[in-house]
Amino acid sequence: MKPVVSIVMGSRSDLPTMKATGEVLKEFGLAYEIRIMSAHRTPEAVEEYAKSAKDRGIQVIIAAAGGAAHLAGVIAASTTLPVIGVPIQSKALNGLDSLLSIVQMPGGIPVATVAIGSAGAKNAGILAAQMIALADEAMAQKLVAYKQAMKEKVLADSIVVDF
Ligand code: RP5
Repeated sequence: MKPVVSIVMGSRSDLPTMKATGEVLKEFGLAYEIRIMSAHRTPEAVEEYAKSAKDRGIQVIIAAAGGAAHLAGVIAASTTLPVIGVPIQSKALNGLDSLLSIVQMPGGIPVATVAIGSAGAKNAGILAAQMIALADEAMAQKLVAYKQAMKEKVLADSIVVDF
């Protein structure tokens, strides 16, 4: 299957966090590709990748980085595809640096920013499925089933017998 979602991250050290994105995309049956590239360490590769993604069939780009996390913004500057930014939980500042670097984009270049760390990584996958579902009714139905299953699980968990 040709990938329709791209997961890009700034370093191999981001892989454990981004596993959650891959798991969700698999659950929704969405083919994806994974690339490691950095806005600072490999700027030319990032620009070339962002410019060519749409023509290769990618519909949504998920970009994760930590610290001075400019990857999502730099990608968004070179494509009209929707870009979702995942702030990695950095060591020094716990991911607040990553969050602010990703979310505070100048007007004109949006990045849809999700939560810091694995919750954000998971939500990035769901959000990508929701974007794709706008033009894919089967995907929309999968999302309805996903939400229903989540609701049922929470309701079942709420029946606490004892501590
Ligand atoms: C960012 O710097 C990466 O996305 C990573 O979260 C952070 C640290 O990278 P490494 O020093 O672990 O390669 O570019």
